[in-house]
Amino acid sequence: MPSSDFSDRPSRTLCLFDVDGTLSLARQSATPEMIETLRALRKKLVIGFVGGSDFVKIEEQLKSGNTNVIDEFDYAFAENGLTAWKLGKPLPTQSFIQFLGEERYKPLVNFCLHYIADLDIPIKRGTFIEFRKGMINVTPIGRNATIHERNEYEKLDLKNGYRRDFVEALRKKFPDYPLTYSIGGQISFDIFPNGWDKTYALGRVADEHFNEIHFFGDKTYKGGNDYEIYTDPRTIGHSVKNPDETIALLKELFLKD
Ligand code: M1P
Repeated sequence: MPSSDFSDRPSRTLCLFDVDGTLSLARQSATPEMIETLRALRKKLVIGFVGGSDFVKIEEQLKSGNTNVIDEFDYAFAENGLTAWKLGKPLPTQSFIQFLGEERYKPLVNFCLHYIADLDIPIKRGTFIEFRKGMINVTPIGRNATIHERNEYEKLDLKNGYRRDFVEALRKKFPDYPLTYSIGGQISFDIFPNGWDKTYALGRVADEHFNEIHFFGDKTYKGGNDYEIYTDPRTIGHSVKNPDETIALLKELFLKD
C-alpha cells in the first residue's frame, strides 16, 4: 500500500535525477532556471536526486541562497543512495569498509597509490583517494585539481585511457573482490560493492509503489555511472546531454499546462 507521505501531489510519479551533467555542469552550481523548474515540478509530482558524489559536494552544487538542499527534494540520495534522506529525514545506511573489511581494503588502497605514483601524467595535485561511506573515489590527478586542470585532464584521459587501464589493472589484480569500478565523472572512478550502483536508490523508494519512476542522466552508456538505473526495468530512462536539455525535457513532459 502506498503511504500518505506524498498525498499532496497530483501524480504518484517519481522523477529521479543524476547531478553532474544533468542538474548542473560537472562540479558547478545548478542555474536559477534549473532550481525554479524543479520547484515547479515538485508541485506536481515527487522528485529526488541520485548523485555519485558525497553529500557535501552535491550540496555545493544544488544549494540556492539559504535554502537547505535536503528540503528542496523529496528524496536526497548521495553516494548512489548509500547516504539518503526522505522528506528531510535520514534513512539507515551501510558502509563500504564494513562490507570489504580492513584486510581486503589495505592491499587495494596500496595498489592504487603505487599505480598512481608510477603513472606519468603532466600534473598531479592532492587527494588521490577519497574515502567515503559507501565507496572510495580514486583519481590520478587528485581531487584538489581546479576546474581548468580537470578539463585538461579529462581530454588527456579520453585520448590515453588512463582510467580505463587503471580499472583493468585493478580487475586483474583483485579478481575475487566483489566490487564495481565506475567511471562516472571527469577525473576519477568510484569503487563500490556490486549492486551499490544507482539502482541501490530504487530499493529505497520501493515502499511507495510509485506508478512511474523517471530517471534523467547523462552517463547512460554502458560503463557510465547512470547506465544501470537508466536501463533498469523499474525506471523510464531519459538520456540528456546537459542541464539545459533536462529543463527542456521536463517542460515538455510534465510542465506544459
Ligand atoms: O557524479 C559523478 C561523479 O562526480 C565526481 O567525479 P569527478 O570528480 O571525476 O568529476 C565524483 O564525485 C564521482 O564520485 C562521481 O561518481
